[in-house]
Amino acid sequence: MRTQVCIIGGGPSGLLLSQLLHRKGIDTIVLERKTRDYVLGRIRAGILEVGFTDLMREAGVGARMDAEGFKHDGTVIAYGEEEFGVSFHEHTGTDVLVYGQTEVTRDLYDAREAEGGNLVFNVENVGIHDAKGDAPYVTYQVDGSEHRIDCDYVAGCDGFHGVSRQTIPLTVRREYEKLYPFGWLGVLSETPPVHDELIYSWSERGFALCSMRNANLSRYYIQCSLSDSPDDWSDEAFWSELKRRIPSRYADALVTGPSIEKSIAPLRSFVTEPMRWGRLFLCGDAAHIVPPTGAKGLNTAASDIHYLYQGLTQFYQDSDSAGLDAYSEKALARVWKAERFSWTTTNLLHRYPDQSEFDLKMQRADIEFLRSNEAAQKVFAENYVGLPY
Ligand code: RFL
Ligand code: PHB
Repeated sequence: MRTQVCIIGGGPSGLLLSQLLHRKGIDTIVLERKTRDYVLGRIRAGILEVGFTDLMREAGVGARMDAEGFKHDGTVIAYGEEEFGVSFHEHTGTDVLVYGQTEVTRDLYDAREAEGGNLVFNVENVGIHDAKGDAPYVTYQVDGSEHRIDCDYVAGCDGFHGVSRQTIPLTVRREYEKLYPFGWLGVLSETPPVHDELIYSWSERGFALCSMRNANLSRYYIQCSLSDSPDDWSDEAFWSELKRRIPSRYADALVTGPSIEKSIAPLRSFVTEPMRWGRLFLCGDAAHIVPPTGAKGLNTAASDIHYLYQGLTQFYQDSDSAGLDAYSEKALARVWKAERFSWTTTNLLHRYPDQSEFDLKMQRADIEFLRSNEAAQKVFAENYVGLPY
């Protein structure tokens, strides 16, 4: 088989790139290790930046998102019984959209399938070959049979555990990583959200986040120990711990119910450089990870896709490789700023096992500075709604 761009990974990055390129007449094949249902079963991001929603519209898949997504023009930050709001609209003139990654991915799958997109599921042993040469190719197996795709370019959109990043030799690749000494236990429940805005809550007992998907679907998280497993947490134990970590007026109003999903994600900051090696381009979680505080992961994947989409379009339409040549540098410049915001927001709101009394005072001063200082709120809002592409 032959295609112009072979995309490894059928998560949101790979699907969005495939759909955008298709609309420019550029041919792609998407190789996904799992099934469509498995990918749609992963509950992840909920907050979309304007840059992301613009790309979805450009890809021709914005209709359901625009009809069903909820605009959020601010967020609540709580600490103990105290709380304050940060207005995105007032500080940036823009807002974010609450629309789950599951729905984004479903819309992209539906569009690719309706438009005859070539998606291959259940692929095994993907190998990327000759990425440094002029004629790269990708090999893989399905049900034990061998396949080969010849292509012009390979897009590595296969997430943190994929093969694409590993294809770049260690002599070229440089990795930067920070592991945090805690995780997030997340619960999805068919209950009305406790508040109409998200609540990011610092507490003595650890961080909590109240988020949502729609009027009757809530998403809540609590900071947990890395040694915990979801089975250690009954629904009752989760709700009772969440209530202890948010101001009592929200705890009293919280509607609880059975969890329909419960999972733990460890928190990590990670960047690999460069994001291009010959004809292989890394995008999204394949190249970088942020802790979820600040909702930057999927949104940073989207900015990579924007730069790569622009570069590939310029190459195929004008035979100009300037955009592709600038890809790694441009993508990384924005990635590091998202890393910085996610790291500072994580540090601001979580309890660390080794925090001294002095550290706690500093954290409190940081939160109170954000509460009382317009400029600090503007900086927070600008980062939260997304820095320009
Ligand atoms: P994905 O979603 O991991 O998709 C990669 C796909 O590649 C497949 N794959 C392979 N396919 C073929 N061959 C191989 N060898 C392969 N290896 C892997 C995988 O099966 C998968 O389908 O990466 P992608 O597309 O780059 O998308 C990134 C986002 O999923 C991620 O950044 C976000 O979910 C992060 N994130 C959030 N981001 C936000 O912008 N806003 C949020 O509110 C937000 N909340 C979150 C999050 C991530 C979370 N977890 C669980 C880590 C909340 C949580 C709890
Ligand atoms: C979510 O709704 O899953 C969510 C929202 C905001 C975050 C992280 C996750 O910062």
